Amino acid sequence: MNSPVHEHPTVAAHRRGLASEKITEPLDAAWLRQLCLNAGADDVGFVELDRPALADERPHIERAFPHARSLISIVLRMNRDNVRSPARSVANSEFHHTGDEVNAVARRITAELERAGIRALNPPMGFPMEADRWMTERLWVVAHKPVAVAAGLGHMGIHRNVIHPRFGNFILLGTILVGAEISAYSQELDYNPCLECKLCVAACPVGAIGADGAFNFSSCYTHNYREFMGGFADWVETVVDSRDGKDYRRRVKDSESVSVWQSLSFGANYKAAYCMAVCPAGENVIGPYLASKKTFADEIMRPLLAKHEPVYVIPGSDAEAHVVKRHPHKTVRHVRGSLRPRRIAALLEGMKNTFQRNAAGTLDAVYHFVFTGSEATEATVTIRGGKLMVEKGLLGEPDIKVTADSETWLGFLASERNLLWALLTRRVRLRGNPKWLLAFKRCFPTTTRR
Ligand code: B12
Ligand code: SF4
Repeated sequence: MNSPVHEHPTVAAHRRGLASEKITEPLDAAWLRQLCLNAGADDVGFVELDRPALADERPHIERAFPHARSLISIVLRMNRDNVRSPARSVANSEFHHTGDEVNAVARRITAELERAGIRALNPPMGFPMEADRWMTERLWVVAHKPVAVAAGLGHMGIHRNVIHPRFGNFILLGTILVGAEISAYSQELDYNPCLECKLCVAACPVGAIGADGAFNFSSCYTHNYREFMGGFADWVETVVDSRDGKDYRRRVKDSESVSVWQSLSFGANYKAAYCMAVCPAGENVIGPYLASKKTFADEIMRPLLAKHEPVYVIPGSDAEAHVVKRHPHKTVRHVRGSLRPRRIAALLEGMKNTFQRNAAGTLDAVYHFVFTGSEATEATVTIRGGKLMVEKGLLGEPDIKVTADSETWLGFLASERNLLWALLTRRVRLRGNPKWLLAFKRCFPTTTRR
């Protein structure tokens, strides 16, 4: 009954097992590569955890799996014509199935490693994410793109997707965190497969991809992710705000209710992945584009551009202006912005994601923010030449200085607190002409009531 634990049959069996199963480190790269391909990966690369290119990623990896010493990056191919189809059901089915396969393959590799006595962990390829971190820090455990780039599996194109040298951008990515060293690591590809043709710039319905490589996060997120996290919250608020069924139908079309139901029951649907669909890069993909750029554009891009469809935008956003100007046959649908920061740190970090450079126009102004209360912080925000710069501390001479209680300011941005009330109760104080604040708000359109 009271025998010491080392005499327990489990312990004895464990020790015998350790002696016979011990796999030698570093893991042999050729053996590991074959293991990954056998598990279903279409390509694979290895990166050491302390690779300088992954310095930003390392704290996130160590937080998730402190044993990690190296990373396996895997890619799985998608069927191109499915991704290119203007029928959303076809493209979404392809995304979901390949995504599920990435998870299954990564899990299989993890299982094989565990059976060989090596600790490993495979974070999801996309969803689920760490929802409790919403608008306080990033939701995803590992950013697969920088790992894939470091592992030599491609480079990000103008559209920010990783383009594989052979398969093009028709791939989804996975990462396995491994608690062992590997005998040989991969190196970055010495060229970018992106051709800089800018078809992705032309194809995106909300103009999220700038010809200069800028990416408008909130434009893509608001439309393409309409039936994911933020869009779902907006839909719920619309239901709650509606007086009755008739009023709800005035705000939400029957086809949109069906679409939400499909997303909830079968998996959230992307509204567009047109940047990916039209990309001709990659050795296996480029043929038809080289044969005739015009035929390629007519066959692949025109049907996406010509499609009559709802496009979800925040009023006053660059996306709205883009749809009206470039795709007048598509239907503009106004929605609330849902990227409501709940911490000042997230507000300052997230400004780059909600900044609308076209709405900013020629605005040239320096803002000082002094946040008091729960998150005392000072920051300088400069908007100049359609660019945004956020710096710590109070730098230079401001056009306006805003001193605000942190909670009150975050509540004001979320349309939960009234600015006039905050000014009267001195929870927010301004020094300078309030016109600068109005100009500032135009650059960050977020909320509307329907
Ligand atoms: C966040 C995210 C998004 C965001 C931002 C996209 C982006 N450019 O990063 C949104 C919602 C817009 C998005 C859209 C899509 N995505 Co996505 N997405 C991710 C995710 C979870 C992390 C991306 C990442 O690493 N970003 C960091 C760096 C490398 O990218 P970045 O451009 O410098 O960073 C931007 C954003 O991340 C954002 N950001 C950074 N920190 C924070 C913090 C907060 C709180 C917020 C809100 C935003 C934010 O701001 C940056 C500037 O725009 C990954 C899955 C994963 N776990 O890695 C998939 C992933 C990148 N997505 C993928 C795909 C397929 C798509 C879509 C095609 C989906 C679709 N079917 O329509 C579109 C394509 C849009 C595009 N052209 O980029 C694939 C890409 C595959 C490939 N070949 O590269 C990935 C790798 C998923 C996977 N496992 O394969 N996605
Ligand atoms: S569509 Fe053209 S510009 Fe855009 S990522 Fe692909 S190759 Fe690069």
